[in-house]
Amino acid sequence: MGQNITRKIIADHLISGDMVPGAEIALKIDQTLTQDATGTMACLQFEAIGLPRVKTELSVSYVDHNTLQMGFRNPDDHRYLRTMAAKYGIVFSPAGTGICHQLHLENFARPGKTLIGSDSHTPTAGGVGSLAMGAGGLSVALAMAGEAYFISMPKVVKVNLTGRLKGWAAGKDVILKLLGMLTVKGGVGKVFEFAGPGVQTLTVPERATITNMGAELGATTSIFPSDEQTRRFFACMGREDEWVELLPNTDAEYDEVVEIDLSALEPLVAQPHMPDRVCTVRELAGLKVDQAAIGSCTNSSYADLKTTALALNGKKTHAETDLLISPGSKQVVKMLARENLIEPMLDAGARLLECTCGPCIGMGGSPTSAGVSVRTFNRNFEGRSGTQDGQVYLASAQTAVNLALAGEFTDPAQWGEAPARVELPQSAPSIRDLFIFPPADGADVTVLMGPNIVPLSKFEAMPDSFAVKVLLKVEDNITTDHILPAGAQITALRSNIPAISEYIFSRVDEGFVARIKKEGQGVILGGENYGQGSSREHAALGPRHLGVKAVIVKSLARIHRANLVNFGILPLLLVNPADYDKLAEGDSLTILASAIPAGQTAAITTANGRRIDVTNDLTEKELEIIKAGGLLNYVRGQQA
Ligand code: MIC
Ligand code: SF4
Repeated sequence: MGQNITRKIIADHLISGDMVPGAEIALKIDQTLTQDATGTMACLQFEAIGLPRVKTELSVSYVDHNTLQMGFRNPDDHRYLRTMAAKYGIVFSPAGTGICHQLHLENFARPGKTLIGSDSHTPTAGGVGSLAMGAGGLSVALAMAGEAYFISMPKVVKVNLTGRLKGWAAGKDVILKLLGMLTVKGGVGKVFEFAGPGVQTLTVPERATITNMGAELGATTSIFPSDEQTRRFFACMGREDEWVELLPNTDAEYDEVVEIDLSALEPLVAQPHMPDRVCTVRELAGLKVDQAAIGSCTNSSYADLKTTALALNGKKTHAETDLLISPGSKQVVKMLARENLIEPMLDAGARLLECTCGPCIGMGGSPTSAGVSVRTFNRNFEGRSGTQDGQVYLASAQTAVNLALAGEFTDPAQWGEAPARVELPQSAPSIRDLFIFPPADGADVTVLMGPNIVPLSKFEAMPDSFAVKVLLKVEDNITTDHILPAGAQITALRSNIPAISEYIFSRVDEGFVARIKKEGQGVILGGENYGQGSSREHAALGPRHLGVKAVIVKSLARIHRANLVNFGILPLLLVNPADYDKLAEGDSLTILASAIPAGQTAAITTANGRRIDVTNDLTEKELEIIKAGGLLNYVRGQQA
């Protein structure tokens, strides 16, 4: 059978397991990336493993999320990350150099390699043919220690691209189209592999936008072949020697096929508050736009910002619309500066921000009350912008800049003739010497830790049986932003679990933390796709710290499921979705953990003797991990 590229890379890295969709497989990981919001925990976990040096081909530690550095907490964490990187052989990217995924794409990602990152948008590197996946911090720490990464073998979906983008349609519209078709849970257990004649018409920045936001489908990852476009990108980045061709066999087989005609796409937008609430820009004509923000790991490339600058040239943004621009990297800024493309942005009235995540994670740039913000980002979950009733729409840079000029949604037919799509220059100024490469031997380096870093407390093993109450009932598509909100104030506490736990579910139900503290333990009842969104393991660690023993849901998002296992929370799936309606907050349940078989159905009982059938998709080993109280306990037990 002809191989697709996903299966080729998996076969090359397979340590154990059968490549049958749904079966557990273990993969060798070549590269890792971490960022500062999840990385401090991941690095502490790596240190706890006790190795003198990372065992990957390359590990990079980026500082890009918590760069507001209000008070000592984040600067202290960043100093820890810098010294820790030097000691253990990790490349360090200081604050302001750029956003992890943009930097990794430009400087380190390689076709055919495996990469895991403690950030859900790690699949950005799939734009150059890496098999790149988001993971919890502990999984990344283990990969840095040379351990395998376990996933369930994905189905491979061929996204057959035909035609070519026309007019104002952009790479972003390809992924918005897919989200509209498949929804935020349409990709669970799948890799989206782009193929067909349309592929060669898309540049690497456009491809990276698509693979980046494939995370919003709930997919394991997304990937493009490595072809002539990819070679040109590597040449521009000054690393053509790292390029290799990676194509599917001509008779490659796939588990599923989705068709997209690029020629038929028009500018699209995702409406509040879900990335799959997609409609055309045209349909919203007349809606006032209070803010536009261009940047984030989705659309902050040279191509996106050159498009922006050319559209702004000689014009002014609407007087009642703020335009914020965050470049993806200092390389992008240097490329723009070289072509005098910064001036048109400044003269148009745009605000040029640092090369960081910024407004995407609520680090400044929040919209006005109920304000409409059009963002080139990947997530528009309620409250994520920092304004609880902010109305965030997701769109391409082309759309955002045109709406910033008009001050309202307009029909793209009124935007004039679309300019030619931006091509990459032959070469770009390098920023390679801004990375801090580790010394050959880090033995003498002292790792510096500030008071914000509180070591993880030890979790108890799971009791054989426990009586608990349902302490919170939530609906479908609960995101990790619902479980643990982002924003400057809360994200500053990522290396202090007791402190950050005070905010668990704070935006969903202010009383939750007090309730669980009073009860000592409890369970969460949820709907479909529970835990979608980010990779932050704090959304499992915090609940675990507070005493959450199990989540009982209709279905789970991939990375959050892994984080629950890693920190010893039982992820149980309702066999009869109708039981969701029968259970209420405050109901008492008895769970016989010792009688829950891996991958099979078991019953839990309510106080009035009613039986609720639950199942799980856990392997024997995962169940052992949970019963041990989490992966750290399990590994300690194995060592003993
Ligand atoms: C996000 O976009 O939600 C984040 C912030 O980058 C997260 C990581 C985190 O919470 O630190 C992600 O995508 O995994
Ligand atoms: Fe940063 Fe936003 Fe990308 Fe997350 S989605 S890595 S917060 S830019």
